[in-house]
Order: sequence, then structure tokens, then C-alpha cells
Amino acid sequence: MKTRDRLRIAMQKSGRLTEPALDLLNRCGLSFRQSRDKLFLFGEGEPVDLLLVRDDDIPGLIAQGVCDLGIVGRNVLNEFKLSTTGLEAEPLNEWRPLGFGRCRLSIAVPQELDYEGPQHLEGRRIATSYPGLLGEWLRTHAVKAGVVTLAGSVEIAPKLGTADAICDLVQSGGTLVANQLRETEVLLESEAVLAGPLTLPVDERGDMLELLLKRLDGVIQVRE
Ligand code: PRT
Ligand code: ZN
Repeated sequence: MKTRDRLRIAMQKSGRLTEPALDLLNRCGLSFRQSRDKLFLFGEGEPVDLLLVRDDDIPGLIAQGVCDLGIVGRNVLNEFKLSTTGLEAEPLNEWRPLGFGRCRLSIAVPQELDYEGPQHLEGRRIATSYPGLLGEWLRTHAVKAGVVTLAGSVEIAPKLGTADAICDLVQSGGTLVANQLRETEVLLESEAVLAGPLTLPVDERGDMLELLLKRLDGVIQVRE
């Protein structure tokens, strides 16, 4: 692949992480103008461009070298890492937690169910969009359960009778309550992170990344 001299960061095109990610980068002194096809935001001062994509595609784009870094939920990053374990993929690193997009990946069961611990899930079906993270948790707790992988609307699976429990992202807990579900286990505490390969490119992009990390640390420290 042709090497770039500008740092390219993938971020969510339109969703929960878009505004706070742009806000953070602006605070780091970066400003952008949109490309005509709306695929990029080009840096106006510094050599940093943003690639606007679906959040699920971000880890793969970093692993393929299409971009140098990405701003993505730890949930998406860690699920990708598990799905590529054992494959010859570029290992990805969490460079910085960014302090927004906070949520947790949790198991929830119907409210009326007595839940007494992981063993309660033995032999049951659990619906999720995170089969890797759920599978790892089940293995750690020596629980054998069926994993029903769904792309979305996981919370309605128990009502539809397609699963006995769910494993999904929770923020306020409102969605669980609305679906008569109760949170019983937290598998992962998540937030948006700056993700990238384990090593920096040894060129202008590496220099720019070092500068960006310094600015990020300053901005995040001030905010905390
Ligand atoms: O189109 P694209 O694929 O890019 O977007 P998306 O729809 O997959 O993602 P989006 O924008 O919904 O979320 C992006 C990231 O935000 C997630 O990967 C998480 O890292 C983070 N995040 C933070 C959340 C939430 N909070 C959240 N509450 N992602 C999803 N939710 C959903 C959750 O799935 C559930 O349906 O909100 C519901 C629960 O919210 P509460 O407040 O009712 O508990
Ligand atoms: Zn997505």
C-alpha cells in the first residue's frame, strides 16, 4: 500500500461518538473541512485527516492500514480483537481512553427470573451482538450456553422467545426497564478510545501522532 505523509484517523460518520470525537479534536487545536463526497474531513492546519465510516468498520480499517488510528468504543475494539485472535491480523492497541461514550456491556435477564450467578445461564440461550466478548466471559465462568448473534434489537429477543437472556450495551438502563429486563453481570466497562497498531509509523505520521497524544493528554487532564 502507498505510504501516506498525513495521519489518517477513522471515526464514526454519524452516531453517538461523532460529535464528542470532533469536539475533542477541535480542542486539540485541529480544524477540518469536509470533502465533496463527505467521506473525509481534511485537516486545515495540521497534517491530520478524518475518514468517516461506520463504527464497526474502524478496527478492520486500522488493521488493513487504510487508516493509522481510529476513535471507537472499547466494546467494538475488543470484540474485533477477539474475532481476529489466531489470524494473521495486525494486533491493535488502545492508545488512550477518551472519556466519552461511556457505557457497559452487560448480561440482563427477564425481571421475574431469580438470578443467582453465572451458573444460572447454563444451557440457556443468550442474544448478543458481541459473541466474542460474551463467549470469552462464558468460558471464564465455565458456563455452557447458546449464543444467538443478532445485529440489532437484542433487547426484544426474550420477549420474542428467541433467547432467555441478553448481553448488550447499557447506559442509563432505560432500555432494559422498558423491556422488563434486569442487569445481572457487567462484562466490560466501555468508553470511546483512540485505537491504533502497537507501534507508531516511523515517519511524519509518527511525529504527528506523538504531538496529538500530548495535546490529548492535556485536554483530557483539564476536563477531568
Ligand atoms: O451506524 P454505526 O454502525 O456507526 O452506529 P451504531 O448504531 O452501531 O452505534 P451508536 O452510534 O449507537 O453507538 C456507538 C458507540 O457508542 C457504541 O459502540 C458504544 O461504544 C457507545 N455507546 C454509549 C452506546 C451507548 N452508550 C448506548 N446506550 N452504544 C449503544 N447504546 C444503546 C444500546 O445498544 C441499547 O440499545 O443504547 C441502548 C441502551 O441505552 P440505555 O441508556 O437505555 O441504557
Ligand atoms: Zn455500528
